[in-house]
Amino acid sequence: MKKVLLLALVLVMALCASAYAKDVVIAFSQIGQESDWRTANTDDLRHAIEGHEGWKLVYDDGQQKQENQIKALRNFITQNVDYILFTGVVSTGWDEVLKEVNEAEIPLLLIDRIPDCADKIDYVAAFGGDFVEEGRRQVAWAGEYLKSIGKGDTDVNVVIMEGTTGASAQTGRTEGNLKALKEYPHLKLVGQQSGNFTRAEGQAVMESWLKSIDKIDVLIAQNDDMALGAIDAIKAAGKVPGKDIIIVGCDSVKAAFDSIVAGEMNCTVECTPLYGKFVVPTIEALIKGEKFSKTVVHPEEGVFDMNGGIDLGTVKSIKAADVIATRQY
Ligand code: GZL
Repeated sequence: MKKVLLLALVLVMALCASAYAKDVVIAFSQIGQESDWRTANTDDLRHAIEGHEGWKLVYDDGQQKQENQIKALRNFITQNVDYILFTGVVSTGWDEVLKEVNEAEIPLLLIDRIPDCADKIDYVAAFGGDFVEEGRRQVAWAGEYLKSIGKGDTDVNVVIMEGTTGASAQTGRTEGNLKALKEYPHLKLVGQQSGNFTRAEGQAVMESWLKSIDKIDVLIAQNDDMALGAIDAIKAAGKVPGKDIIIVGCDSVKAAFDSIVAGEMNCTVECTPLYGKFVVPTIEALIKGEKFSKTVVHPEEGVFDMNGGIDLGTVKSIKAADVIATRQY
């Protein structure tokens, strides 16, 4: 009888303990919903965190406004969350609020767009694309592709459609774009304007370029959504995207693969949005007390195009049609 009572007591205590075990609360200040990449990034992190036993996600959509993200970060501090995940819409203006996160001793994980003040604040881990290399790959692909079709010595007009002005993804890719242009002197830059990473603005910028620039041969779009918007404008102007104008995007979202297979886009440089596989083990390790060094981890990324085989030094392109069925975003 005593054994039964003891067992029942232990069971009740265990049930009470589990009922009151505090969830690990992870707050995420996300930039917005401007692109397929951003949606995939949000979905992946939400699934990874909410699918973890005993973890709770507090999510804030900054609607692409820095003031909204600063407000959200301060709310997270007030709520005394356990961890903060952060990617900034622009690179500057975060010093004060991220120092407040540090003073509140809430571990900070940086993903995607790393703020300029990163070396002046404490963060426990950072994961983001190598934007300069992604920009280099975009232009290098165009240069190598033209060589592969015997046009390596032909002067061609290039336009660069940039992402959100001041975002590290924009500044990094532009740096890589311009550095690579020096390696391909026949690629002549005739236009450079922001399409703010959105499809609608990408279409509008291309519409204006088609009216103001005599001849455009290559579009370097710093994300796939702007490339797809530009394709809409090119078709509306009676031109053939992928042939009259070579289209190079970035991100490697599903819609870009569909467009390449349809022959309308020529290439997309990968920038993965799937950070759940990095964030979850990092927080699990932090819960166990492990420490991390302040380094930015760049995931392995590829380049996908119509036929594959274009050698960019650090990577060789893969035929999009060969891998489209395996893509996760
Ligand atoms: C890149 C990310 C960029 C994507 C865009 O890591 O910050 O923001 O390239 C997204 O599609 O809007």
